Amino acid sequence: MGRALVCSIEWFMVTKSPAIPPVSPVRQPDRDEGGSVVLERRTQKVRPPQMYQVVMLNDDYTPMEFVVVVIQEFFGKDLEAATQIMLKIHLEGRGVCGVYSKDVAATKVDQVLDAASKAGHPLKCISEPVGF
Ligand code: TYC
Repeated sequence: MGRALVCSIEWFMVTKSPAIPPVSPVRQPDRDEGGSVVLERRTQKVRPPQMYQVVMLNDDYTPMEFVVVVIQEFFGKDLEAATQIMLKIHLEGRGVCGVYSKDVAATKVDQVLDAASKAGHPLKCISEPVGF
């Protein structure tokens, strides 16, 4: 490469401003027309995780006693609370057995469906986002 070419490349590299202008890593505060610092009130950005309710569905075949036992066993309800939930499902078609994080709700559904199928009952339950 000729000396003149090398010189002009060097000159180009020295004089040409970089494609991306250097930016201060520290964000400077916004200022109003008078130069005063403007503090911005930020709205809350984090929200609590969506919770999921496990809903048990009525059917014509699963014995009431089995449903009560399942609600006690997997949802930590005492006999009276489990009976109330079972009767609500029986009368209204569905009822909430508990509210959990998404993963825990899915596990509860699996446990109930597994117990029902092992016992030969058609009991069904689902999980759905609270407020759905
Ligand atoms: N309807 C059922 C019966 O009369 C009882 C039942 C209650 C079944 C709740 C399912 O999720 C259920 N034996």
